[in-house]
Amino acid sequence: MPGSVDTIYALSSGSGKAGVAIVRVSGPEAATALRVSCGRVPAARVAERVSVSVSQGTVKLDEAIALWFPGPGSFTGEDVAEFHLHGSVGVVRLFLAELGSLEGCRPAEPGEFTRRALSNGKMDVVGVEGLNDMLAAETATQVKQALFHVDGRASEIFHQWRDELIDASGLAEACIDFTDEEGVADAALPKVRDSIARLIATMTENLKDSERGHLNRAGVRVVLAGSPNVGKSSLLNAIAARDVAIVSSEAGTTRDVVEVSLDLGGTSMIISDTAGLRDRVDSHVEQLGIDRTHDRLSHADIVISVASPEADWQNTGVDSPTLRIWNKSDMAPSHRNAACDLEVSALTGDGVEDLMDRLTGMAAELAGNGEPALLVRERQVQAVRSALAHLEKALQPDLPIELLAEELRRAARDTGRLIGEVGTEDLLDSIFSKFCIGK
Ligand SMILES: Nc1nc2c(ncn2[C@@H]2O[C@H](COP(=O)(O)OP(=O)(O)OP(=O)(O)O)[C@@H](O)[C@H]2O)c(=O)[nH]1
Ligand SMILES: [Mg+2]
Repeated sequence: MPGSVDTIYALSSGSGKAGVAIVRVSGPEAATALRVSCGRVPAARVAERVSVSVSQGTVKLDEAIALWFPGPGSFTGEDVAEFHLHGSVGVVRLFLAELGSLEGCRPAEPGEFTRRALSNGKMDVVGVEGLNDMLAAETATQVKQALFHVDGRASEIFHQWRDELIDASGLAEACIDFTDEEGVADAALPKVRDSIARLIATMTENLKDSERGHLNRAGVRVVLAGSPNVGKSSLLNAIAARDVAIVSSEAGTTRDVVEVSLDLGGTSMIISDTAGLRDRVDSHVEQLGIDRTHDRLSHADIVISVASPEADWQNTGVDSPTLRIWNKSDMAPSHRNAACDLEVSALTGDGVEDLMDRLTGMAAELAGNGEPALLVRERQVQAVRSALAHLEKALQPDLPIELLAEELRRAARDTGRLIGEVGTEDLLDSIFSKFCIGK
């Protein structure tokens, strides 16, 4: 008898030719899938070698490894079967078709395994978001930060905040209920205020860190800017070690922003080469390019301001940390110009290594030298800002106890949003729309 829940299946490893392809099945028919295709259900959580067949066991398809995770001790909390097949497009296609022919089985939607894990209490929203980041992580720092959210450390802190708020809220309510009784409020209120002050301190601290959390996740934005022809595109190519941007002796070559994502020293960076800045521009297209340069500069975490023997540094108009580079040092040195941080030659490669070291150091410092941050997404930052605002109001002197209790309740609701206890449906739709099938 098929259960009331569909059994879902999907290729969980990458698609295409590979050494191994992992197909995952979750739901009440997972054991049936094993019985029909392998002739038996392996021992729980033990990898067993099996012969896999299709056409209801009549045609042998592959020699594989099968695993059986009976619910609730599985990733989704349901019965789960995993098949480690040979990573052949044909084997996978025939095997998925076989699963599709079983009653009650259907292909999984993107993120559906994780969604089931969430609804069965195997993960919380913080873990799910962390998992999403983990799948997208490219650098060591991004992996470390994602893990902090996947393995429950971030959740634990959010739960502590919420528990402390609920306790404080309870004490405040007790003060209201026992207003007539001597001494109750006198004893409880200082404790409530201490709790609030502690929470304000830790939330403020973590908000300060949130910028580096964001930088770790999204990558540090580095913008190359300067006059036309100083060698910005040549420097980008030297840093990326490939020809990503067009280089020419004609001033105004770069019109649009050219971006490269790089992992430098474990920190993810997005380096943008921009159109050269100059005041008098005759071409409309060049002006559009310069407008884009200013736009990128206004969002830059680090600016590499480039000069050369032909043109001095330009005023970039932003106060982001700036590295002032004198390029074309092979033509003429900077004459120890005090404004110069580093001399390089994109042509000979002289100084490019130093430039990358300086850049790596600056980016790593901005991103907190790889230490994971607690608040890494805008939604979390907003919730904590709102909670903080309520806590600060709650600490106002002479605030009637009823209003203090109300502010605490609101702050508790904000922390509930952090762990997904409040307002989750829209959030879940938005999270799972970014997941891949098979996860
Ligand atoms: N001698 C020398 N020439 C260089 C160096 N770097 C770049 N050039 C030359 O300078 C010219 C301009 O280089 P680009 O990299 O296109 O300069 P850009 O700053 O991107 O210029 P725009 O895109 O027009 O703003 C080209 O002819 C390059 O070959 C260098 O270090 N030394
Ligand atoms: Mg250029």
